[in-house]
Amino acid sequence: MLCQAVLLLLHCFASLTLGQYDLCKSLVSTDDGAVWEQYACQPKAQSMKDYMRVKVDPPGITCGNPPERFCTLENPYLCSDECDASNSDLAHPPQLMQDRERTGRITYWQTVTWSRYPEPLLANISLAWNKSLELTDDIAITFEYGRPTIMVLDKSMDHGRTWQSYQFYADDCLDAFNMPPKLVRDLLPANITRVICTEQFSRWVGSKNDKNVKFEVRERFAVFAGPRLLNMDSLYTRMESMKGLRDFFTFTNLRLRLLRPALGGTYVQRDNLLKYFYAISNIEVPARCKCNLHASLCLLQEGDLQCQCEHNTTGQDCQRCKKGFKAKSWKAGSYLPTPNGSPNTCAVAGAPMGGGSKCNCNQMGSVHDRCNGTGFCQCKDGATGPKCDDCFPGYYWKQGCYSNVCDEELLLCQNGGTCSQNQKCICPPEFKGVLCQQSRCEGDKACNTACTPHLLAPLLLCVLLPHLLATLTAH
Ligand SMILES: *[C@@H]1O[C@H](CO)[C@@H](O)[C@H](O)[C@H]1NC(C)=O
Ligand SMILES: *[C@@H]1O[C@H](CO)[C@@H](O)[C@H](O)[C@H]1NC(C)=O
Ligand SMILES: *[C@@H]1O[C@H](CO)[C@@H](O)[C@H](O)[C@H]1NC(C)=O
Ligand SMILES: *[C@@H]1O[C@H](CO)[C@@H](O)[C@H](O)[C@H]1NC(C)=O
Ligand SMILES: *[C@@H]1O[C@H](CO)[C@@H](O)[C@H](O)[C@H]1NC(C)=O
Ligand SMILES: [Ca+2]
Repeated sequence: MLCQAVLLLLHCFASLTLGQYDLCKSLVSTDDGAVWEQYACQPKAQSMKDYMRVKVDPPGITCGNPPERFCTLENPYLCSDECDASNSDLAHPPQLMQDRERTGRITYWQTVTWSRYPEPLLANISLAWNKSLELTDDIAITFEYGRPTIMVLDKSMDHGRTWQSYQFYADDCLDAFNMPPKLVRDLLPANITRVICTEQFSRWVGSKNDKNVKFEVRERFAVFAGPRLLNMDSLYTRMESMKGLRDFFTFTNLRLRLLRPALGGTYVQRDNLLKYFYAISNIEVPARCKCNLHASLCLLQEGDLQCQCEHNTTGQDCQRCKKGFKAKSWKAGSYLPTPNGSPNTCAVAGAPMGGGSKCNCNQMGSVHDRCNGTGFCQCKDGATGPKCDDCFPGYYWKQGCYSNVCDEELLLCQNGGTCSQNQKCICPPEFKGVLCQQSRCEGDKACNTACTPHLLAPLLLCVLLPHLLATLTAH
């Protein structure tokens, strides 16, 4: 009961903070009148299947030209179904992977059958957006008549010029790709961006049972934000500090390489090849436009999604300063400090840029504020840059450079702790120590449950408690 109350309370806090980063600026009144206050901002997540351009390869892979009969794995001797591209009721063109099935009738793209066995039955599906996007939830591909036994998901971040593997899928990963099978939940925080082969979505379970093949985004987010994604701040903090984490979820194009269809058993039955083919009824890609935290809106313009850039930035992803606003170099907005982040607004050229001394060495980072004989600032340990106002990797800046206390690679916070700006681990209540490595209550059984009184105490102050308890008792 107490545990339920805590969970409910946590949930109440999370929903209060939802909508974080959805505002780029707001008018606030000050002694000097109303001024715009600016915040880091990002567009809402949306269903990107509405905007994707679909292409299937090779030519002629779609069934129905010429018309063809097909059977199913469940009943391979009932082969009355027909695919006919010239008859709209019997055609299965690629656009049926992204339509809205309003009538409740499942519509799907379908390939030719594997009549050319033992030549492999190969098909590529390329999805293009002409816009950088960031995944916000699982990609889900729905297969009718069974999921492929071998398949690869690829992505491109540069409009299809270069590609990389995103995830491998097979009923036998070692056999198909010479990779050991893994589950996302086996991954530790440090290697969450690793590309894995999974057997979870390729085994035969009967075509009507599980039709989906997923790329698990939620489960990866949950490693940082907790199983119900209640602690999004922790995820956003990692997005800033962990090398490659944001890029891992970023793409402009996706490609499905279908390498072997569902077999419904261990072997291919050569005497009935009409039951082997691919059919996809839906491809769900929940994502948001990547606008570098400089836009809260992303709209369709001239056929493409386009960030509506704020903070005096411009470009498809708000990746440049506007003309006349280049006083300092462009920077992406930052999720930190939470909850509002930093806008890193582009400034009007000609605005004052700090003191006027010729070399201006940073007083905290340099040995003294004057240059040496050849015009260089002389930096203290850990500091670098022409003015000694930057830190070497492994150091953080706080009025000078100090060695990292924690990071995302070697000095990982343990037991669910999160590393705050390389300076300290923020530990869950049950743990302490520089890296949260030590249990607070060794040998004390009462401490072993998550719902101890000291955790509840601050929550009891929540003004919403009476309301929540009322809803609790009502159920
Ligand atoms: C699918 O794409 C890959 C990578 O470009 C290519 O090597 C392969 O030949 C394509 N397969 C088909 C069936 O078009
Ligand atoms: C992609 O988007 C950019 C900017 O919105 C536009 O200039 C370009 O023409 C688009 N390219 C294609 C192939 O649609
Ligand atoms: C992730 O790292 C841990 C420890 O370094 C290792 O045991 C595990 O196998 C790694 N996972 C993958 C998929 O490489
Ligand atoms: C540029 O940013 C300033 C705030 O820094 C804002 O007052 C101004 O309206 C912006 N200008 C444009 C053209 O967006
Ligand atoms: C000045 O500092 C730079 C960089 O540390 C060094 O390369 C150079 O030799 C120094 N010059 C003098 C005269 O000390
Ligand atoms: Ca459909």
